[in-house]
Amino acid sequence: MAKTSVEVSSLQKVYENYFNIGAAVNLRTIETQQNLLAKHFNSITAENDMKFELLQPEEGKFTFERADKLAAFAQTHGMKMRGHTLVWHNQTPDWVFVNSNGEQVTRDQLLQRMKDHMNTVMQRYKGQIYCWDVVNEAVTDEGPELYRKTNWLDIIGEDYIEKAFEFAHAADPDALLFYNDYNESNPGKREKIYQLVKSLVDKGVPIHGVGLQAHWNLTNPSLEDIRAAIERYASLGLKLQLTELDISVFKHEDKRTDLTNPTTEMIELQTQRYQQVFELLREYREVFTAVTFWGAADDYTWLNDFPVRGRKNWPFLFDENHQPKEAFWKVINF
Ligand code: HAH
Repeated sequence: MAKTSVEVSSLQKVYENYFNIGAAVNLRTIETQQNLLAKHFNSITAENDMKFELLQPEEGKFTFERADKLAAFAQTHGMKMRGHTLVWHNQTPDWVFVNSNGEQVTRDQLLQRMKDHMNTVMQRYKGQIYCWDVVNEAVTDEGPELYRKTNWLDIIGEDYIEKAFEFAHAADPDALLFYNDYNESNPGKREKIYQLVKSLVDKGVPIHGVGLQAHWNLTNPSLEDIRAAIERYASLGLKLQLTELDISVFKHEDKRTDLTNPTTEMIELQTQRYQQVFELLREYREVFTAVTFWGAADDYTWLNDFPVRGRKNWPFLFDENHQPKEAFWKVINF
């Protein structure tokens, strides 16, 4: 019998005894993907609308309308919500780092701003957002340095990370607090992330989990490297989540911009990859509490135009018409 949408199993239900299944959303996709989201996902993350620049574009001027609408969507559909993200080098407005004379703020001033932002944001969504990405992408991709060079690091110093977790814990003691990063399965960066998180755990800093962004492609990272990263982070005794999963159909060296559909080879490799990834995730069900995709279906992804301008991508389990792809069947049939 043909696989029509009526008889498609719910991804979230198939995985209910394993981990939550999430999707990143925005104001447009909660409309255009509403039915798909409601059926297959039991958690959402705001793709952009809870980032610093969107929540506090000017000092003391908080703009919660968009974020509130996403939170209301979660509530209406009985979904959990993850918070993304409190302290990051990107999408943070310039005012945060300068005073009214245009001079760089002091360490104490910046710590105060960090704390004020967290208090206001986390207390607003207390009881609704169960888990926050407290610090995003603080580690370098290359080279010997551990800490990415950012205004936070420059002005506060290396302890900005532990301060962030301490303030977050004070703002909402019930929230689960995550460190989140990409290229997390690359062995070199993995060790740096491990070292950073271990130092936090050893100091007794309130941290509960590591978020593996999981922006992956057809060949990278290898399954062995993913497994090694899971083992390494889990050895810290923390919970893990895939926080931003997508599987680009382009290999790193493939810069084609002329495709209007994925090739047969791409689809085959992506199907196999999703099957292998979810097999691995099921094996580690004790450490994973959620798997969140950075989108839901191929009609919308941040990977359209990134990192190659004018290129479309097809990274998810559902196609542009919200129909399950071959990869979906492999993920739910086990
Ligand atoms: C993620 N960064 C961010 O966490 C998320 O907030 C954003 O929407 C998309 C991806 C990954 C990343 C990047 O932004 C730039 C270069 C490499 C990786």
